[in-house]
Amino acid sequence: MQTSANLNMMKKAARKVGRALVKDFREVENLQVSSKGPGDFVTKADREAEKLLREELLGARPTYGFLGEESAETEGADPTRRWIVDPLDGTTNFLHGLPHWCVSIALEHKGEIVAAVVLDAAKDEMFWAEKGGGAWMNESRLRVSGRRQMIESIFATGVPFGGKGTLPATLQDLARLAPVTAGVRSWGSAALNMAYVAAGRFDGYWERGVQPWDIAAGLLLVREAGGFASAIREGDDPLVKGSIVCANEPLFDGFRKVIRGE
Ligand code: 2AM
Ligand code: CA
Repeated sequence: MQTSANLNMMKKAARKVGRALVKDFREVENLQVSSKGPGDFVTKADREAEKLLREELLGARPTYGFLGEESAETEGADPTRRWIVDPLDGTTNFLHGLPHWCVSIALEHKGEIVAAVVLDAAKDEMFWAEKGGGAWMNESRLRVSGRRQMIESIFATGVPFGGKGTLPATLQDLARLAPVTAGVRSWGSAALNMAYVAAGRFDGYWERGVQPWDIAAGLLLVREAGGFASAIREGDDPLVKGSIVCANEPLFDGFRKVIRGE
């Protein structure tokens, strides 16, 4: 399909950062055996990846705003457009040498995500979407899964780590959901969870306490693949209130009811 100049530029930026991160990832695998571990190295890789993305994206579009995980928000001269970027989503996986992490880039226009790229550089899978143009992985069109029964469906979430405040509610979600599904997965990257829902690999995904950069690109991927996505609480904007539930159309309402405890 015909893609916009913005999307082409986003893909190019993601590939550039992806290449740098793949190099860093190989180094991380070597550092696992050192007594200090790869912690400081990964923090540096993460920050450098964001710096590179900022240079690429703002270099090409200097009037846009920029919201990234690793630095303070930059307001653009054009207040209607901003980049929402996670240079490395799935940082804990990266740190442990697990090849399940990604670069996530979204373009927001007037409060709506209009273009998205999620690059799993370790697996060479680039998920991308443009508003009205469908969702894609590399050259293939994506479609959410066709499953209609919760009991046949696999749902992903993030199980909060290190005593995050959302842990008790998530454990309650799991207690309600797990018995009525074919399984729950927690693979540690919000952006890839949403890309996988778009690809029909997961049937649904929910998470409490997410940040805009975790889910911005994923929101467009899911919707352009024919899926539904919203915050957990009625009326909340997932990019503002920080929770997400998404699935295909037949599963969405029932799944969200279970998560809401209705
Ligand atoms: P990160 O790897 O970029 O930190 C894991 O469930 C998911 O939650 C990952 O996408 C991870 O993103 C994200 N995450 C990690 N810490 C978080 C926090 N304090 N608030 C919200 N999301 C977080
Ligand atoms: Ca993240």
